[in-house]
Amino acid sequence: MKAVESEVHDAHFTVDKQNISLWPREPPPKTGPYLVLGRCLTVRAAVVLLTLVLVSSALNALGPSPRPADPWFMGTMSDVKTSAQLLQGRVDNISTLSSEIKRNSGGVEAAGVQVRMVNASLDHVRSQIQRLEISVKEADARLQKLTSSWEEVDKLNAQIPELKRDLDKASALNAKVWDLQSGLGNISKMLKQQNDILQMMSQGWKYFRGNVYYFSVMKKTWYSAQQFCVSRESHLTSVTSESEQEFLYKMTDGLIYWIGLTKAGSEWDWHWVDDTPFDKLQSARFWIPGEPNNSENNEHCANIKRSSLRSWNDAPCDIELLFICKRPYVPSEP
Ligand code: 2F8
Ligand code: CA
Repeated sequence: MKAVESEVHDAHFTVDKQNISLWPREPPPKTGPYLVLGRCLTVRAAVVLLTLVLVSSALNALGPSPRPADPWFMGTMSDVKTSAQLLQGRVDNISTLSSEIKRNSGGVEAAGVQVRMVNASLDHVRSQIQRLEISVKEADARLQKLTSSWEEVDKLNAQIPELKRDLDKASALNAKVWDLQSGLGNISKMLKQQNDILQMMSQGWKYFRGNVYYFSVMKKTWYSAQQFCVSRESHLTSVTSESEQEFLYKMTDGLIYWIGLTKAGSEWDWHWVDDTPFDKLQSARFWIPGEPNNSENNEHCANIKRSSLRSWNDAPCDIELLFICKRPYVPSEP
């Protein structure tokens, strides 16, 4: 039985960080069905012994007391005693076994509990393994997706140099487009200006070096002519250079046109009606020789009388003549 105890006491191990014992180190309390079994066996042994004593007493009572020297009787009694002793031994053995069974019954129950605990732990471990397997499958799927994405990234990376070259080309083209657009803008402005000039020319205006000039077809007094020019956002023309003078007298073609030079006003000095400063010295070359003579003391306005550099004459302001309006050319907004 000690060997059994040794085996029982060594049945301890660890599962899932839990100390598992298939057999308790201390026997359980002596309760349960094994205790009842032991008690039954003891009672039966006592009954057998009592039966043997009764049989022996009955034999003595039935006949004359045999003599101690009777060999059969003595042999029989000896057999009975021997049998009783054997029986007693067996009863003892049964009692011992019963004790062992009683002692070990608690261990069996504890082992059952431990086995159930181990099974529960195994179920827990099994469920954890299943979850881990699911996690591993999910991780594998994600890894496959990442691998696929990484391959796409590699392909895109391989395209970067070509894309950079394309970008450089596009940048160069864009710069050219900007230049062309700027050029087109300038061309557009020039076309607009030309269109404006053409429109004004169609109305009788002539362009010369930043100014436009209107040569009238109707005759007016000097003052009425100035009023007409003002109504066209201009003034009777001033003359500030030889080239301008040349342009004007060639355009007059021998006809007489009022210009914007007058003495009328508070000072009674020659001045330009458009407020351009009058340079008397520089302008002296444009007068017809002998002019201005202020004939009859009534000539306070000037005109272009001849088609030549020296073409100016002073005349009475109230006579009606053709006239020339002038205004700076300002391109209109697009
Ligand atoms: O001979 C010059 C003289 O000629 C004309 O008068 C006759 C002019 N008169 C008019 O044009 C109205 C003068 O201004 C001019 O000086
Ligand atoms: Ca004159």
